[in-house]
Amino acid sequence: MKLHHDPVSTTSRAVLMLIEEIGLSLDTAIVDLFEGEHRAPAFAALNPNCAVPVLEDGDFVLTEGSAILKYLADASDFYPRDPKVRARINQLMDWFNTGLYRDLGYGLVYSQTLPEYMYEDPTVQAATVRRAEVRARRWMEILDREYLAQGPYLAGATPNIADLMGAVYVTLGDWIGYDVSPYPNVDRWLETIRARPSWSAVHGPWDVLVAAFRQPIAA
Ligand SMILES: N[C@@H](CCC(=O)N[C@@H](CS)C(=O)NCC(=O)O)C(=O)O
Repeated sequence: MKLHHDPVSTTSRAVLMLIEEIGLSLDTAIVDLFEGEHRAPAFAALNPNCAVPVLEDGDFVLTEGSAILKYLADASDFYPRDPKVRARINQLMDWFNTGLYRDLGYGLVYSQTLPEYMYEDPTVQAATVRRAEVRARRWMEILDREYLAQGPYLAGATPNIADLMGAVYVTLGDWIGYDVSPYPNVDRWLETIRARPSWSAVHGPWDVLVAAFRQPIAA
């Protein structure tokens, strides 16, 4: 098996964490997003969406981080076989992808960090950020008050693939200094997941990117 990824990519980092957690041995290939390698014809032939991660298992090609997590975790404790537990994990992963990530990730973070998500008109840009802030707050409140109220993890006493994916999505906010302290259950949950060896094994390149972005530009 081979995983195509970029070590700083959000959707890749959750998969890389799972690989660490369950000790999977597979080949990896880096697709450097900042160098535009995801738009190269050979990679576009593999994934017409031109995005990472992509998993190759023989001639089976799988895209979408959420689907890859489920495929790789199938026989592990990170994706328990009990149908109701699995359904809960699926629910949470869909919720992260279609709710929280849309507003916190695309709306709030990418609109302030990635040029292709920014608006030239300052009024439009400010309105976009403001609306995303309000919408992200709502998702964060639900995560804090409903999904993490029981803790320590999202669906049981041990972490699962929704925890890995969700924690990576929420901490995307670090890129813009997003404050999670108003959400104590989220804060505690992130602290627990960040303390796992899989987190430090994967997050070196991401930490460098965040530190560089947050560095004041020299005059
Ligand atoms: N829906 C896809 C999104 C994948 C995605 O957008 N990956 C980003 C990196 S986090 C990417 O490759 N972006 C390149 C681009 O959109 O140009 C998934 O969940 O895997």
